[in-house]
Amino acid sequence: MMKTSLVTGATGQDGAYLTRKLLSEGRRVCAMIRRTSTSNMSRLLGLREGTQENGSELRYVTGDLTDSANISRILEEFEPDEVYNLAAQSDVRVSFDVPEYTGEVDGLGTLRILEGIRGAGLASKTRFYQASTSELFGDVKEKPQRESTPFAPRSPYAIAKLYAYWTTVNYREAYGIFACNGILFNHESPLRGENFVTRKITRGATRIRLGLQDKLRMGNIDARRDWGHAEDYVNGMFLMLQQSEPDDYVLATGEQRSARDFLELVFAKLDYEIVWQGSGVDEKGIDRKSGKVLVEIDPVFFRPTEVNYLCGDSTKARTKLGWKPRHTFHSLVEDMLAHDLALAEREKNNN
Ligand code: NAP
Ligand code: F7E
Repeated sequence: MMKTSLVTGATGQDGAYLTRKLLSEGRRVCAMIRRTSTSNMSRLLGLREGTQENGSELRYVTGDLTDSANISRILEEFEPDEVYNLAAQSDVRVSFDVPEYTGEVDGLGTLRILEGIRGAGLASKTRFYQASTSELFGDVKEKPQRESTPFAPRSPYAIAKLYAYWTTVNYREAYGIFACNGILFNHESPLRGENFVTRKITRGATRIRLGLQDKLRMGNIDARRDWGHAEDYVNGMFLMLQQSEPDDYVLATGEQRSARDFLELVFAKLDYEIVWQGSGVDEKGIDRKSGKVLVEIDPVFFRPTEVNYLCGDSTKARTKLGWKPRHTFHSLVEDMLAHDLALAEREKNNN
């Protein structure tokens, strides 16, 4: 019997990688897409509905995590063996602008799915993955952070995700649902949204190299993150739902770097050497050869409360799931740069 997997947030970075992964595993994939006024399908280009070459199946279904009736209908119609809940308002800075909406989608959205599973009589059948986040650790209480590290969220996004984390644990304990939290540290790729710092840098720096943009305007470039590749992280999500018992796992590389490190490396790969001058909001990153300003600080990208340092310990996932990232930090940067250079070249040719 072909297993059915429902993916919420299928049009996002992780959703696009996971949908392809599940199809390669021979699943019938029900990819939930929300209605938008312009197409949000660019990351799923080439994935047609229907039977795929290997016999797996793809269905697109319109859905929104703010609509309980819609979620319940989808669960009743497809009776999925697995639900991967990836849908979210996932931008931490934006969550300060739209805190209530972020709570609706990222917090209550998770509750709606779990209640829908129960209501449809699927509690003993459907396995559930919740996209939890290293942002839960926020003002970190321990270095590196692991499953037992106390949470200290620092944004409406993280607080909404905290509600979803505990809802997932509660539905596992109260109703015996096979429900797992993947506490994932930052993961990036050529499909990463351009608002996130890594992609903003690879996109901006390649455009600067080709003369399409003058400079990058950045926020707090001394924030440190543990950056991995999204392709490796969706493999970890899949593994979590294939175990004999449900549990919560950290996925991380165990290495951390600052946004400043990321800037220096990306510009170096494009044959620039950045020299830093000034401090605070007046700091500038200048190209040593030409003297051109490549990076400026713009307080508009600062957050009211910042998470300064994240670095994960994924020993549990590596031991129990056998999860091991294939990408290194350098192969991640190379992958993103190659993609964005090609994109900038196409953009230049079209001008
Ligand atoms: P993403 O690229 O921002 O994708 C988010 C997805 O959620 C998109 O498909 C988006 O649809 C959808 N969505 C937003 N609001 C929705 C709503 N009201 N109803 C239904 N769908 C909605 O995020 P990502 O990087 O792939 O991350 C996937 C999940 O993992 C998110 O829950 C995120 O919070 C979490 N997470 C991410 C990371 C990371 O480093 N990437 C780390 C830890 C946890 P549109 O395409 O229409 O916008
Ligand atoms: O910021 C700093 C910024 O927006 C990383 C989401 O996927 O990962 C992501 O959240 C750091 C922050 O990701 C700019 O202040 C400096 O300290 O790329 P980001 P994030 O906030 O860590 C977690 C795990 C998630 O769960 C989220 O969904 O970089 N930073 N200058 C900047 N950040 C942005 N976006 N833009 C800047 O110009």
